[in-house]
Amino acid sequence: MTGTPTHCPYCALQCGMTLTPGDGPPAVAAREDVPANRGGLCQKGWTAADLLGVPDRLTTPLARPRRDAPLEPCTWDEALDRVAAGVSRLRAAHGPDAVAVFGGGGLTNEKAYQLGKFARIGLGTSQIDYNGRFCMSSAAAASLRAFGMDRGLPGPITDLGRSDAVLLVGGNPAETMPPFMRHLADLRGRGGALIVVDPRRTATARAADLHLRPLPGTDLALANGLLHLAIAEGLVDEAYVASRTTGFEAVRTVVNAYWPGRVERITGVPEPQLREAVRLLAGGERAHILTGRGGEQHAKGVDTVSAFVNLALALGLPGREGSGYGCVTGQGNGQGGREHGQKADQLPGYRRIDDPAARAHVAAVWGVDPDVLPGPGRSAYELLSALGTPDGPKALLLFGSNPVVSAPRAAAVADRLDALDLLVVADFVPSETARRADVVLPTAQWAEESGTMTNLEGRVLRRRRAVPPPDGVRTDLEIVAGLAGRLGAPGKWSTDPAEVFEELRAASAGGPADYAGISYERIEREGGVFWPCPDEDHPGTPRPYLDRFPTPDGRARFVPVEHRGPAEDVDGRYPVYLTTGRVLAQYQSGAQTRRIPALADAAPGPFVELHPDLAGRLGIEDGADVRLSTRRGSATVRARLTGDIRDDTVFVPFHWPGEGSANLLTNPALDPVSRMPEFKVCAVRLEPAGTSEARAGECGEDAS
Ligand SMILES: Nc1nc2c(c(=O)[nH]1)N[C@H]1C(S)=C(S)[C@@H](COP(=O)(O)OP(=O)(O)OC[C@H]3O[C@@H](n4cnc5c(=O)[nH]c(N)nc54)[C@H](O)[C@@H]3O)O[C@H]1N2
Ligand SMILES: Nc1nc2c(c(=O)[nH]1)N[C@H]1C(S)=C(S)[C@@H](COP(=O)(O)OP(=O)(O)OC[C@H]3O[C@@H](n4cnc5c(=O)[nH]c(N)nc54)[C@H](O)[C@@H]3O)O[C@H]1N2
Ligand code: SF4
Ligand SMILES: [Mo]
Repeated sequence: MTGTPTHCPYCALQCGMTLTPGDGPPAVAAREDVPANRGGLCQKGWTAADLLGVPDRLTTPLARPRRDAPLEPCTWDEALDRVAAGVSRLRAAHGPDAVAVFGGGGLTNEKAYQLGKFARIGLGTSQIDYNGRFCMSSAAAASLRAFGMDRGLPGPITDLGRSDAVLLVGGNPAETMPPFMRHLADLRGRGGALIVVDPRRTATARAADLHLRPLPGTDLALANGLLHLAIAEGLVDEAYVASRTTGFEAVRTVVNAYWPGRVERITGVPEPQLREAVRLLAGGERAHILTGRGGEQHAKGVDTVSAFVNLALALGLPGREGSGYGCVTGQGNGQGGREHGQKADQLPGYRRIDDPAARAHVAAVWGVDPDVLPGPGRSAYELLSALGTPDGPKALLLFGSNPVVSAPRAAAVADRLDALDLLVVADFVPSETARRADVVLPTAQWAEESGTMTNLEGRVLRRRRAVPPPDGVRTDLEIVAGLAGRLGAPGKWSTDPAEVFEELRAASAGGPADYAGISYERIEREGGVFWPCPDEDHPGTPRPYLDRFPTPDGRARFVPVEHRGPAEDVDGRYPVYLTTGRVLAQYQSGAQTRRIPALADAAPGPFVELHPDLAGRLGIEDGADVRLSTRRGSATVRARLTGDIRDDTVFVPFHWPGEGSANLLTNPALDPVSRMPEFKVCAVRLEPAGTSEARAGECGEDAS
């Protein structure tokens, strides 16, 4: 193997690649030695190095002399002094919670850890959260309440290929993680069955043995209906339920009312398909139930995931080797990003910030009194919508997210950002959010830094530096250390990722996400280590639940859950369901991928996928501009007619800013437990752009 072995900067599959410097961007090659991708990469991975030298790469700090003046280049000292002075002034005037921090699931473990520590003891603020709240927080909360622990997949990804059946709910890995499909191909090659649940016939659904096409937001009823059938057909693993779980009777009572005819009426999935799904899922020795964002990004996302976990438990899957429930996580470090303290209610090691023992442990590692640690803060959307309000933060430091494009009801979020006294953004490109900042700090990219990432399997991997960052650019760790020093923060603020990792190990020791036994050397030697790994002699934990669940009594918990409708249902004025998601060639807010020519050519702009029958009723032609309106706002995008979607539902990807931005439309209704917004269903009206109705809508009479 030549070149520097590392991993892709984008999604949670963390495909292995090597980088070989040359003229221009380093050459990317796919690694064969990483089980997740086994020599494959998607188009985003192949072109990832092109972002290193994009023409508008940020290479100098920028600051606005006044709130209404344009951003101008400045020195690092000027930029960091400006931030430190602003923070100190606002803290003195309004208290420590006047300053907020927003992080990202793409940050390495070391950066996420240091950012959480900086918020708690550098700024003394409780106001920190991150974009992972928008990602897998519902699956995390449901896993915690069932298993006492939250880790993406229940075992190595290669277990999927050896399974007899996989039920995938609301995930489209053919576009969102293409090399993941190799594992599903292995499954089918061995005669196993793939069942996909998605309102659209996606590329993933086309590769399935059975495709269930429910109405958006009805997966909970579907899951209860499948469990009803499993019970009726005697497929429950009674011995497992008796020895390894608690609470089944309450769930049995609830699902009794989800008979197939009723479930067909709620979901639109025909009864024979429900029966076929149960038959396939329970037909073999080993099976997996997996959820993606389609099932999770709902105001009842946690209960929906619980309903599928209940089904998995009744079939005896979790804790059986090569079987289980899993969440197909999202961002590069979606796993580690939620384990080490950038979430409002967490300390490193997946500890709870309101647990006195956890506070004492972490405070000792940080060299502070536990009493100085703040309590839990606001969740991501609640934090963003409090910015600049009388009781809310007056300053925001943002690392690794672009909420102007990716937050729900994004126009209102942009207004909140504009109401701040001080917005500071660290990024390597001028994202839509960075362009609104008072101070912009240019940071290093993945190929220019080292650290660790935890992939969707829970395997901790090494990110390695292959090229130096351009002149004028600092790493996120250097930025945090520069600010901590200026603010007189207690404790150590290393800029060396290896040193920060050593501290993270100590801080996580004894917690649920225990990294104490993981070292850079071990990761190199073993090709990654699965957490929890409490000491250096511990082999790591590829399959956590084989003997017992990490709950007080060692048993998994059933949770009875009932179906209810979406937070906003269709009506005469907004008669169609809107759902949102992704396409292959763009990543998230598009800040990175829209700048890469090959990807911009492959997916140049926003569109709405709609059924020809619906388009016909509305007088919308293929390729025409369509105006979409919801109670939050309007967007104009290109029509893409396809028979692959239900005729009562339309789909818009969220990768673009401006007038075609999906998040001008989305509903920020939050799940009561996870605080996940309802990205995946709301009520919309469509009309050809430029008609009188569409123009009337532009007056915003529905804005509420
Ligand atoms: N190309 C690309 N890849 C990515 C990303 C990206 O932005 N672009 N982002 C990464 C990240 S952070 C994440 S979180 C993952 C997300 O990966 P996925 O979960 O696969 O992505 P989505 O497209 O958001 O949603 C998946 C599917 O859910 C379906 N869906 C919508 N509403 C419902 C519903 O109510 N029920 C059901 N059952 N299905 C529904 C949609 O039609 C869609 O096909 O992808 C990662 N990989
Ligand atoms: N409508 C709708 N909205 C959604 C979703 C949906 O399905 N539908 N999905 C949601 C989900 S699952 C997610 S994960 C979010 C993601 O949405 P965002 O949080 O906006 O994610 P990105 O676009 O990846 O933004 C990352 C930003 O940080 C920068 N960046 C990347 N790496 C680093 C780093 O190491 N350090 C620093 N300082 N900056 C970095 C990038 O250049 C980019 O500008 O979107 C959510 N929004
Ligand atoms: S699937 Fe994900 S990790 Fe793999 S190359 Fe594509 S974006 Fe990168
Ligand atoms: Mo995500």
